[in-house]
Amino acid sequence: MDGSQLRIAIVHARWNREVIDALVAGAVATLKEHGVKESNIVLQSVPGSFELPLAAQRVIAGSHVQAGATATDLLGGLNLFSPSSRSSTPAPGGASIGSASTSLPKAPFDAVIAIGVLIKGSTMHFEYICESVSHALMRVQLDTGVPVIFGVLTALTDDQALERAGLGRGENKGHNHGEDWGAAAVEMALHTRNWSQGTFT
Ligand code: DLZ
Repeated sequence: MDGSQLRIAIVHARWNREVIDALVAGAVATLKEHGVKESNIVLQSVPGSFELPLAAQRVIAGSHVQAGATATDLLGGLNLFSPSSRSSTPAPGGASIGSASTSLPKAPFDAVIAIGVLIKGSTMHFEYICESVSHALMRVQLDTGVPVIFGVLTALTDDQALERAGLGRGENKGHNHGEDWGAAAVEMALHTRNWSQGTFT
């Protein structure tokens, strides 16, 4: 899978930070293994898992705004008849076209990975958040058409969560599920691009 042309967002909660950090690192490592450029991986954090669906929905919308804005900048940069669009020194990180300087356009996100760690406590809080977050993340991907990878661990104990991030305290270190989520994001992003062009490989 060639992810070199993809732009991916990771939105993550901050509860259970040790596990979250390992999962995010696993996802980022796999995205890079598949060729996704570091500059095309955008990380955003929110307080808890309950905030993930809104974050996923808004970063997708924001990336369309950003893409529109940079496309306008690019057109401005290409207007070589306007003296104000000319510059002899390219802006940092900017692309130089003729004597005009501009930023490379930012594409909308091809996929979002939503990462959270919910650990069951002694009240019903866990059940309500698990249920609503999983339904809402599904809704975001169906409403937007952008794949949203379900990276929310729902664990009964701390040890279960640690093992699912490859941080198990016993002999079994477990497996970092963040790596699987990175691969799923690349696969679904590529599928979605192909399907939207009527290509079924
Ligand atoms: C309140 C709460 C609790 C008890 N447990 C968790 C958890 O295990 N994992 C998690 O990601 N977030 C938890 N939260 C915070 C909620 O997701 C949310 O951030 C707050 O209720 C504010 O909306």
